[in-house]
Amino acid sequence: SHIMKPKVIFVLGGPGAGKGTQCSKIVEAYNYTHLSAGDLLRAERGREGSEFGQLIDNYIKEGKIVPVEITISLLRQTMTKDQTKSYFLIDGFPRNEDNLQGWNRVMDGKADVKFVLFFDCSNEVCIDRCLERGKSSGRTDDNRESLEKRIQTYLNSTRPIIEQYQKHGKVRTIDASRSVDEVFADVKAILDKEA
Ligand code: UP5
Ligand code: MG
Repeated sequence: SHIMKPKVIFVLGGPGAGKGTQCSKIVEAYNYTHLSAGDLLRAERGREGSEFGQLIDNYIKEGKIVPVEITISLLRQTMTKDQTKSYFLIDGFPRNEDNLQGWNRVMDGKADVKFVLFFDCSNEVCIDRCLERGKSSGRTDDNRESLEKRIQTYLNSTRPIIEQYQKHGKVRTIDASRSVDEVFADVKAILDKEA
């Protein structure tokens, strides 16, 4: 039988840039499955009997990036669970060199990364959105102290990954500081053209 190689779009951008919000809208309109690395890590943190719960908890509060072995195994488990699914939005990954090397080690030849959807947004807007969400999200990292660290990690570790993809013409940049619908209109234009 013939199984298609999964097609992947990486979705990147600062904390609160709107990655999750836009991925939900994409899923409504297109045949993509949304995998949020952060959501998978938070679920693993809360799973009874997880050997990584405490580690994940510490990393998330500190805005640090969890060792890739953990994240990639969660992503892979989810991607292979339903063999009929072959279009994936991978949200919030790869965030650093360790993530990128881990992906290449494990997934090279097994999935095609089409491009990176990059939600570009100022740090101020990112922080404001997360603080606003923090009033009700219950997320342990939606506070000013964790946010400072998340932004630093984003600038120091994730931006260089986006720049690497940029050099290969693989980044589609969207101004994410506008309204949800304005941002989504640009997302649609990109997906209609090349997804
Ligand atoms: N909102 C969204 N769009 C808006 C718009 N256009 N206008 C006005 N408001 C808008 O949105 C954030 C908030 O803004 C929401 O209240 C929304 O309504 C509003 P959301 O769509 O949730 O933004 P998103 O970019 O998904 O923000 P998130 O906080 O999820 O981003 P992070 O990248 O910080 O979080 P993530 O869950 O990916 O990672 C969390 C932590 O997990 C990391 O810091 C790290 O410690 C760990 N992690 C890893 O270690 N490895 C990984 O691979 C992934 C995560
Ligand atoms: Mg998110």
